[in-house]
Amino acid sequence: VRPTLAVVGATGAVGTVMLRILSQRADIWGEIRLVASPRSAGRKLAVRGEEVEVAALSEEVFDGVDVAMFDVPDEVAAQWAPIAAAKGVVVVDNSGAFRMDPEVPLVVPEVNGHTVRNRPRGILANPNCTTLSMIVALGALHAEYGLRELVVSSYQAVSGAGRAGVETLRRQISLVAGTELGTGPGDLRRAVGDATGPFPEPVALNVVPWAGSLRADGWSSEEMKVRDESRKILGLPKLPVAVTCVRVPVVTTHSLTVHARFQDEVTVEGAREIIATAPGVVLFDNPAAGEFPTPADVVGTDPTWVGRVRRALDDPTALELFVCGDNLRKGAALNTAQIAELVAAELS
Ligand code: 2RA
Repeated sequence: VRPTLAVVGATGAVGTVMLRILSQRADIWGEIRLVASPRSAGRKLAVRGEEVEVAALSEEVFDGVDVAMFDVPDEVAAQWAPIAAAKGVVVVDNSGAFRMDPEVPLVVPEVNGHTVRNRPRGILANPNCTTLSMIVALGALHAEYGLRELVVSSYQAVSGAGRAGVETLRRQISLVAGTELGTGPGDLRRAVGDATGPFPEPVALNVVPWAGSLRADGWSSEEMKVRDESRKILGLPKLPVAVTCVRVPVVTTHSLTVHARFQDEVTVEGAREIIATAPGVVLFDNPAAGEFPTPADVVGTDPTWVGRVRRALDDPTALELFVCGDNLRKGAALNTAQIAELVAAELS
């Protein structure tokens, strides 16, 4: 018998991409049950070419389920993942509720897939999209060169903040199109008024050096996630990580500049070879031909794209990279699906 899967949070931005991914990947699942808040219950959504009615989240909805993917707010996951796990369901959770729990593996199949088997709480965590957008490439480089330090800046797409983020950018773009806004101090802010949605400032025609909520000493929650999650996934609990997270007017696909310092000297040829051959990573790096990854080309694709590979000018042990990854696919739904597939392979 093929395992039964529940998709909890099926109607959200990530849930929508998840249904598309489940329809595209090898069809290993028996029943696929779609679950959402009572507000969305009764809607019909297409998965694997069939219409499936969305059920409201309840204890009973997990009866007979083998694996459940959760893409819901942290507090909903914190409450419901243990309920599902107590019924014998293996939960793959994409919220922040369990990522740093020492009894919950934080899994990126290409980097630390072996960790799925040790899950005392019956819960596996999927990393945050910003970490996921770079970690497969970094994992491959770390395996060869031994990572010693990371300095990262993110350029994050608005869909990282869900449907509200995308709607906010679209509304603001129609507001500013054809105007001369963006030419005088504060003119954008006055035009946008309160309509900043989930962002603290206008995001159209702008960049906003903020993602997530305020943590100690001026750091954002998003920056802390990049640091803490990278350390956990790579098994480097003391890795120095400096990170600044920035929101840009891109719909989907996070980009990052990465300065990675390694134990020994690196060569550009060696790094290019590792990146080009690592599973799940594409090297796209020919600036002379105008070739480097950008969100416009990367959106809708599965791999992590790497370009602008350079050795640091002042440190022969460090590399500079520009990395792009679709934050809804590998950054969220795809990695969750890959983890669930590892569990399914174990069960069958
Ligand atoms: C963002 N990484 O881009 C977050 C979503 N989890 O806002």
